[in-house]
Amino acid sequence: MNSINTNDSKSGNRPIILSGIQPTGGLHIGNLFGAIKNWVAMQDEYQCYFTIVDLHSITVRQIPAELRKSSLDLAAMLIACGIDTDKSVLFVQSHVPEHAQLAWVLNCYTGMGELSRMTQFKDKSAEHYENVNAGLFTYPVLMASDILLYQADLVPVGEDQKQHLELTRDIAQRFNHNYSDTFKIPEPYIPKTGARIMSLQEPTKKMSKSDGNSKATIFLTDSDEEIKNKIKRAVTDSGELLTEEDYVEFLADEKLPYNFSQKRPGLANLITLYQVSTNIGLEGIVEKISGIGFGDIKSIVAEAMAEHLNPIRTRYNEIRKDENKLKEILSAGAEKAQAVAFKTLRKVYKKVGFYSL
Ligand code: ATP
Ligand code: LTN
Repeated sequence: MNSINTNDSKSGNRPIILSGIQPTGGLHIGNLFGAIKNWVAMQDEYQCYFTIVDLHSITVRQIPAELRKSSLDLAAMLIACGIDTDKSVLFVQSHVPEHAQLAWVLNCYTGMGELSRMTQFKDKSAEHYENVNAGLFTYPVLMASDILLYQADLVPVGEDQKQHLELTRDIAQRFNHNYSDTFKIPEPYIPKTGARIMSLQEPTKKMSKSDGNSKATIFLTDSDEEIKNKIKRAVTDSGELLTEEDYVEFLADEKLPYNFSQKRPGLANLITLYQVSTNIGLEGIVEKISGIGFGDIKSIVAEAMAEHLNPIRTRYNEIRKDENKLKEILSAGAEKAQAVAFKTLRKVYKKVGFYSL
């Protein structure tokens, strides 16, 4: 561990968290229950920085007007989900130029070989073979800059981003070793309770915004009717009804619904959806659904999910309407973020030998 003092900002003694999310496509219930709910829960214990990473988004071609709108949509949705901008710093990455500035410097401390090993680069360059640009290749360096600028202690990420976090640590350690302690070495934060929501059409695959089948994903802006219809049409495994004893057997290894996922992935996903939307304990859920068929289970789950998302959507519509207020919030967020980012960048510039006026 290193001994960099990061308590000179408003963070007090709280550890610092940074996480980022791309403003492309709408948020879905996988993002909500797998990531954002955890962010919301961490706001009291940590000084949190949440950034809308539009610089990352242009590594894949975007329609400018849509990207511009999506950044505001996402900010409004994050607030509607419970990000409290009195406690946490919410900002758009491109509003804080230090991200791109630090990324340039760190590019010079990152090996081509290291970047070539990133599985996300391999996957994305295969997916977007018509546009394998240098930004896509150095995407992880920009992500490292996001994290290191704020001297983050912890970075909440999904499994798929762990490799990028490892690289961030390597880059930071290399820089600290070449010069002197400059960056805090961040740890990944894999939440204990993050739910993994599966596709409604292929329950062995995770729900994703880029799924070609719109019935597979519930977006946070979907209407009650759309939510209910999607859940009612969810693909479920064929098989007999489960009795209470069957469920108790599944419960036995305490990992339900995850241990269902091998044998009954469709049912496992419905149980997860019910659990996350009601917070009812598993025993309570089993009581409600044992001995009834998929049709009825789906109705119960659909009702619960629609009820859970309805107030979020109402808040979102209200917040999204007042664009001036949203801009004020993002502008204040950028100002707070920049005050911290600026200090880190200044240290870096000094250490690498840039002459300052
Ligand atoms: P893409 O379709 O481009 O893969 P995505 O919908 O999977 O995007 P990301 O932007 O990659 O979403 O993820 C944002 C955050 O939401 C990450 O922390 C990720 O782990 C989490 N997340 C995404 N999908 C799910 C899911 N189905 N279940 C739980 N968490 C998820
Ligand atoms: N690469 C991440 C998004 C991201 C991020 C970050 C996450 C960009 N910068 C910094 C955590 C910390 C993704 O695709 N989910």
